[in-house]
Amino acid sequence: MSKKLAVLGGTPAFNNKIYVTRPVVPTVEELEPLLRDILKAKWLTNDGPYAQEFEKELERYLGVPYASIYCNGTLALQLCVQGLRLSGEVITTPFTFPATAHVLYWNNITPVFCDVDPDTYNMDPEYIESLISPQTTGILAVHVFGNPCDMGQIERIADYHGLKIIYDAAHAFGTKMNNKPIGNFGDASMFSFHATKTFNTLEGGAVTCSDGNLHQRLRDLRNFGIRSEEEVISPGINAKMNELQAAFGILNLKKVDNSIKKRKKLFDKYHFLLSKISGLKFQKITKGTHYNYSYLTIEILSEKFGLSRDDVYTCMREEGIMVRKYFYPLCSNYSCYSALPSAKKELLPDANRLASRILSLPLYDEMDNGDVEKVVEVLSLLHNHASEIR
Ligand code: T4K
Repeated sequence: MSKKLAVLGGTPAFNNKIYVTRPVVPTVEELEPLLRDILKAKWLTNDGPYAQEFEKELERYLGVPYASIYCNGTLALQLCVQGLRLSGEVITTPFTFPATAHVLYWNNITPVFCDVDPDTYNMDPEYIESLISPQTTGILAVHVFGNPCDMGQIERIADYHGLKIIYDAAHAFGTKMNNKPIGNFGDASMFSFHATKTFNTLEGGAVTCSDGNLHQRLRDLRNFGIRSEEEVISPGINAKMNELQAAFGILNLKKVDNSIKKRKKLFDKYHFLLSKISGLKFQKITKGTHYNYSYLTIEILSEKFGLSRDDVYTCMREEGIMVRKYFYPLCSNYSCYSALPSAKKELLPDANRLASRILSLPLYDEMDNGDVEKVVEVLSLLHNHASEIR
């Protein structure tokens, strides 16, 4: 006999809540020697030995000429914008986490929102040129859920119009495009190492680039612009990563490949089972991608599924499944940006539709096949009992 839905008087599928993600952490035994070392040396921050080692290891892992590390991804991205001296207007996507648009605002730049491709969820390059004005200095594109943007098209447009490109690769750690690691595209890429990411350093972030001058400028900017004891060369900020974060990073870097492998198995299982339920749509992963399986998102096509995304969200939470609406609301609909000319809903039809349908399901490496089966069973029951629930 199959389960009775909590919303129809049954008991929740998960007594202990299952979250959309859980961080990978080192064991106490793994962390202890590094922690002892840090405490003994009393070197806690300011480009300490673990930070330097972690930066070098990241460059190797990410296959990039230069990587610099930061206390979080948002400040890393904010410094990228400043390091590349962007100003005026920057074209970006509304279908992202608030940080993407906010770093522009914090640099006194107006975000210009571009509609998305309804299949890949990334900024649609077809609309970029129509958004370029004499004030435009750059494009800030997001590899949404780790899925690479149409970088060929974006780069052709940027080259033609003399614009800089920053990729917000917050979700794309470990992703490659045509065998080229994702941090090698555009003028700079930012990775987030927040606890919720495929790879984490508690909080943290990195910027990769191929220009040694930009790399040095970013390193200066993250440390108040201090070049030496007697020279402050720019109005920088404090965005340094501390030694504990760096030690965490060194340990977690050893685990990330295995974690991605586990995620792939769960992701494939989800797709196999979910494809049997009508009214669901999946993100189209760009051709040529070596994917990192960072998120498992579905679109609820309410007419076919029988329930709206918001109904599914509420019912799943009653089952103890803590799904999230990444990314709803759209940045363009926040009160701080909604009055911008580019934020008009009629200019962003695909992004608005996507935001109203999207739902992120639990995906992290400690889950097992049984968890995936239970989550899918709940979705299947919601579809089958939609008329009783509505
Ligand atoms: N650009 C993009 C495209 C981004 O997505 C982000 C961040 C950034 C830039 C900025 O990078 P950072 O400055 O954050 O490095 C989370 C994260 O806080 C945020 O980093 C991330 N994107 C965003 C997509 O997700 P919330 O508000 O949804 O997180 P929260 O606290 O609700 O956590 C989600 C679930 O994760 C929890 O329900 C349980 C689990 N969790 C969370 C934390 C913090 C844990 O198990 N342990 C934890 O320590 O934003």
